[in-house]
This record gives sequence, C-alpha cells and structure tokens, in this order.
Amino acid sequence: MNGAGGKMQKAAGDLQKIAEELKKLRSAVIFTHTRPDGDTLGGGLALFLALSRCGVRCEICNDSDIPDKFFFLKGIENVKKFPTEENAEAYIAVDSSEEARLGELGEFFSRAKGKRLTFNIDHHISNTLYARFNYVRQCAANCQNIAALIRLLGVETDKDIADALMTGLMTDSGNFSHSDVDGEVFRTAGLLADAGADVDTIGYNVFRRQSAARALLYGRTMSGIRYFLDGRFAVIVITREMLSASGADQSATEGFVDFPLSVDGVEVAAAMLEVNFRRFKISLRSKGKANVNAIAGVFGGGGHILASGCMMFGDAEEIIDKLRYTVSQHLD
Ligand SMILES: [Mn+2]
Repeated sequence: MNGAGGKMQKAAGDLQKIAEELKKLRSAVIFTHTRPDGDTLGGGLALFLALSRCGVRCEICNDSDIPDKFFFLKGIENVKKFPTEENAEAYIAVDSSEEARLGELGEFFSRAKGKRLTFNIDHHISNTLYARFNYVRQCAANCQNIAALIRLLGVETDKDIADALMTGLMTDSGNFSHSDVDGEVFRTAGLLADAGADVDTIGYNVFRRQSAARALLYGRTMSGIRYFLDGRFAVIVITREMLSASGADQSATEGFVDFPLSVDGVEVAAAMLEVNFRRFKISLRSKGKANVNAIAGVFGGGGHILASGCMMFGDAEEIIDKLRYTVSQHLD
C-alpha cells in the first residue's frame, strides 16, 4: 500500500530502519497527542496491538480524557494517562508535530532522550524531528504511515488493527472528503476493508451518534443563526445558559460551526462559545475566499487558512460587531 501505483510524498526518515529497531525492543511506551483525535488514537492503538504481537511489552498513553466516541475501539481500555513502565526501552510518539503536542506527556518524552530510544512517526509538515528516530511523511492521515510500518513489522493486519487504522483514515480525511485525499488513501483503505475494517460501525461512532443533550443544544443553536454582510458571514452563539438548559457540556459543541458554513452564500462562519462570563471562544471557518487564520490573528488567535480560532472578551454584540468588521475587510 505504501505508494504502490501512486506518487509518494517525500519523507524524512527511514521507515524500514524504524521497523527493524522496533522489532528488537522488549518494551515500549506509545505516546498520543493531547485532546486526542481518531488519527492519533487509531494509529497508537494499531501500533500497540502490532508491537504486542511482536512480543514487545507495550503501554499506550494520552494525557486527556478519551472522548466516548472512541470507546468502541478494541484495546482503548489500555490507554493510560501516564507511563507506568519504569524501564521501557523506547518512547514512540504518533501524530504529534512537536513534543508540546503531547501535552503533559511532552515532559516525559523530552526527559527520555539519552536514556531511551525515542521515535516520532508523523504526517505534519511542521514536524520538528524531535526524536532520535523520525519518520515524517505528509499525507492525509498518519494512520497511512502506521499502516506501512505495521506491514514492515511483518504483522498481519487483523480486524482490530484494521478498525483502528481505518478510524484514523476516516477522521483525518473528513470521511474521505478533504482536498488531500489521493489514491493512496483509498488503496490503504481498500486493504483495511479487506482485512475486516467495519466502516459502518466506525462512521456511526465517530460521525453520526450524539447525545440527546447535544441534539437539543444543536437545534436551539441553529434556530438562532444570524447572517451579516449580505449573507456572506454567519454567526452562531452558544451561551452558558443554553449549555446548562440543554444539559450538554462545552465539548458537545464540537463541529457546530460547520453547519452555518454549509449555508449557500455563506463564506465565513463563526461559532461563539461562552466559556465564562464575558469570555468567548471563537471558532472561525472559511469556504476559501477569506483567510480566517488572518482574521483570528487580529484577535490574538490563529490556526489554518480555512479553520482558526481565538478568544474574545466582552459583550456578545460588541464581539459580533468586531468580527463583522474584520471579516468584511478580508472578504473584499
Ligand atoms: Mn493526524
């Protein structure tokens, strides 16, 4: 699957060499990034299962609470907050462009240098190559790199590994719809489907299911979409009162901003989440005409051209005025 029949992005590092080093280990800890997504957990779990099958005593760590949409993954119960294996020979970071991305685990990883073998397997172009052994290849999901690594380890991809890797492919690729989805993504997905990956169960758990509290909050929020700049800028506001009335917590609002952006004519959407009194977490999305990284930057935030965020303080209406003015400057 690694490039067979397709163009390969240039990679930093030697995956074959990493596979050889990993096979020699007796113990290892796998590190996944803070506020985990399907790619870091799926890749971490797949590698955990594969290395365990090679006879490597393995741990997998994440510093955050695991979102319950990932509870269906086999082996997820093995994820610990901190490493407990004192004498682990190797630390392996997956899907993390720098040590700080590991959150509280970043300290552990930094301190391991010189004492243990460190590995870094990632797909972000900004990766700082912070480990002794690095493999960084830009692609839609780091699970593509992990899939190739597992093949080099000589471990058969069984259903549990296939489900874990497919979860990373589906989540990081926006369910195979982002602009960086190429033939290799589908070739890897094809092999994982052949190995038993269940896209219906994965899709239901990571994209479709939600709590009744979230559904209620979603309805209330979207019934209040406001449009500015001749319908090119849409704003939703989620107040603390709306959160408590629905029984949902802040994390339930993840993905809300995508809905106002989907409205015909809207070029920029903002979700304003009241995290504290007069304190709003702003999520900004663009269809492409406006650079929301620059817009968020005006208010001390940032992110990507099409997806960014910032914190803003004060009265909701004043914040909307400021956003409207800044968005109007970036749309013309
Ligand atoms: Mn990723």
